[in-house]
Amino acid sequence: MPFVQPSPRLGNQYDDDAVLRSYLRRALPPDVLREIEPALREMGRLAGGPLHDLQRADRLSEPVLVQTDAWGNRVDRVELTRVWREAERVAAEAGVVATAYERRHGRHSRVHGFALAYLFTPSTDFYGCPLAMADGAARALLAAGADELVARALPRLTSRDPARVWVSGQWMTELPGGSDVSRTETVARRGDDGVWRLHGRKWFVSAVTAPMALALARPEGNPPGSRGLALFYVEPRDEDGRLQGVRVERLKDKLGTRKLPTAELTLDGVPAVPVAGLTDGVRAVAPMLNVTRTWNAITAAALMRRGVALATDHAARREAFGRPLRDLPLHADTLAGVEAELEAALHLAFRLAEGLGVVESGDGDVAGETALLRVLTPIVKLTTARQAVAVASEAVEALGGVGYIEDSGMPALLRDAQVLSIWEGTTNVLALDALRAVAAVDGVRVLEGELRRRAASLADPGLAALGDVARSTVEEAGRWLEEASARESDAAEAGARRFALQLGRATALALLAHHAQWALDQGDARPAAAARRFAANGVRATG
Ligand code: MFK
Repeated sequence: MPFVQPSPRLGNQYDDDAVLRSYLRRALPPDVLREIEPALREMGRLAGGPLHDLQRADRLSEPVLVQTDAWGNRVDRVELTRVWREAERVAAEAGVVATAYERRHGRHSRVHGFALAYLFTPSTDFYGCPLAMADGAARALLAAGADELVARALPRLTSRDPARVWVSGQWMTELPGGSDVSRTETVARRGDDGVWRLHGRKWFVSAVTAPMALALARPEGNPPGSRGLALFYVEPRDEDGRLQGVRVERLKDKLGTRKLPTAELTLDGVPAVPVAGLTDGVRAVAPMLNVTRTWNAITAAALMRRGVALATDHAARREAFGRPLRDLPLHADTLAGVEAELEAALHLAFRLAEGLGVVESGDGDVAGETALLRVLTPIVKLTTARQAVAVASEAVEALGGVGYIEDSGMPALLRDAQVLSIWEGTTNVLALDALRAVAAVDGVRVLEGELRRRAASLADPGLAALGDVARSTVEEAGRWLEEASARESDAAEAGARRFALQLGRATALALLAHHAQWALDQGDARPAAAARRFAANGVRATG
């Protein structure tokens, strides 16, 4: 019989994930972990089994836009893939969004919810996108104190009943610019009936089937610029499910995330309700952006984990030069470098989850965590997104030629990862946001405080040395910013990406070292090796 390569397999994605499990053991009180572990294990089973199998079987299907019925009536119906229909049910029943709002475990509920999301996401073809927007919309409505809208939408957004649950859209991007939202052209007009209606064109609308959306538009007569924008709540369908004042012009033909129905919309009088007054819409949507950016970071870590899981399994079964790949020193070394990046991304992403948990529950240093989140959210989003692209690329390569073949699933992983550094703000837009955040909350000092707290437990000399590297790297970035800002030129802006990446990687190293000390104290030396390896990969940004 000729040689046939064994295909990589996935096991229970919770049980197999030493990094996640080690993190959760430290981050959660033992009774909380004991209580939630069965649900995490069940999600790990689904993700490594039936959902992954369905994803592979359904690989070639994509959402379809049906614009007219057989009689020529415009219907603009989008038919979703099987994975998406199944993902909708699983997400609702498992409470992937609901968990954080039910708050059964106080401030730990965010870590719980994001652990579910992390396990769920890689096997569900980016159904995490509408979940992220549902979560973000819920937060933005709550933050605005929009009581009537909260009463109407929150029970749906956070429902565990697949027949009742809603996801949300986030209608921002327009033709003049996705990054420069101030150029939004959509106009809001108030009719004689007192109802606001939106008119314009939205150029990238993710998850277009969502039953509600938050949209930016300029109330008629408002000045140009972003302060003249307002945030509106939209339910695009009437009670019979027909679109009202919205046309779906086409679905986007994208590099990746191809199961996610992303559309161009014409808004032709869709009814809308102001969320937070008639100006300052960017400020009103910011809570949503910060939540979706956290989801982005969790998704980045989750996709890295999927790449590592497949590459590791492949390395155990594929033989070359007389040995399994994992026993080839160079291959093993390459995988160790990739795994260290994954571990760093996971700690960064879940640090945001911890902060959100404190702020939302009011249990802990709310002011300190609020400031930390303001500076860390853009930094973690951009850092983990760049890592995900690099790690997905390595994972493809780790499978050799097979990794370059579509039905190995690896090319889709790489294409999908690329979106993470574009949507929800590109690397550069977020680096500029990081500069603004640093100025607003004295962000370098805030990060230094976090690093000091992390370093306090470092008894192991090797780990203490890594903590010192992290702190000196942040201090160096802080000095650079002071000098660049004093030069009264574009220097600070030009160097913003390097600055933000350096802060992101240094923070990751501090989190890794802190966790590694805890693990060493439990007799587990693996995280310490990951921390050392991450430091060797480099914390000073080069690009
Ligand atoms: C699976 C994971 C993810 C799934 C979700 C995927 C869905 C994908 C759909 C999309 O991609 S939707 C499009 C996403 N678009 C963006 O993320 C826009 C990117 N551009 C930016 O983020 C710009 O920085 C920004 C539009 C915010 C700049 O606009 P402005 O008007 O120049 O903002 P400015 O003046 O900096 O801020 C206005 C106010 O908002 C200020 O408050 P004040 O009015 O009190 O001064 C800011 O402090 C506040 N603000 C802005 N960004 C904030 C924020 N506050 C807190 N956090 C932030 N991030």
